[in-house]
Amino acid sequence: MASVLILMGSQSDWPVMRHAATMLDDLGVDWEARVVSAHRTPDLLQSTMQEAEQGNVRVIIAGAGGAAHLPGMLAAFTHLPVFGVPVQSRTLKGIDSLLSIVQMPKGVAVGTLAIGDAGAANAGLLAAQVIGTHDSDVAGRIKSFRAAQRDKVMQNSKLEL
Ligand code: RP5
Repeated sequence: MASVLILMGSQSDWPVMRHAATMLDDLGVDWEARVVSAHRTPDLLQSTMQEAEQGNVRVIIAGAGGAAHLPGMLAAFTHLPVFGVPVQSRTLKGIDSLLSIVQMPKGVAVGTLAIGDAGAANAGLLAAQVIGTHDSDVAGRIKSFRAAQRDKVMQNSKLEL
C-alpha cells in the first residue's frame, strides 16, 4: 500500500480531501484514497486498519462531515497516527464535524486539522512531515516548499493603494 492512506466518509468529501492528495503529490509522497464510512460501512473500519498496518502505511488521513466519527473510530483500530479533517457540512458549515473530531477522550489520539480545504492540505503537509522524519528527500522537498512560500510573501509584502 501507499505511505499515506486518505480515507473519507463519502465520495462527496473528495473535492475537499483531494487537497491532501495534491499536497502529497507536490511533496513526492505516495498516497491512496478510499471511501470508508463510519455509519454506512462500519464493518470496513477495522479491516481497513488491519490492511493498512500490514501494508506498511505510515499515516492515516481521515476526512468526514456532520457527525464525523470516522477519524476517531479509525484511531481506535490502529496504532498508526490519524489526522482528522473536518469537512464542511451543509447545515452547520463544519462546526459539527470539527467538534465531532477534535474532542477525543484521553487515550485515543486524533490530530485535528482546520475545517475544509486548508485543513485537508495541511493534513497532507503534516503527513509528509511525518514521512520526512525518516526520508531526507521528502524533508528536503518540505524545506523547499516552505522557502518558496516565504519568498512569495516577501515578494508581495509592500502594499499600496
Ligand atoms: C459523512 O456525511 C460524510 O463524510 C460526508 O461529509 C457527509 C455527507 O455524506 P453524503 O450524504 O454526501 O454521502 O458521512
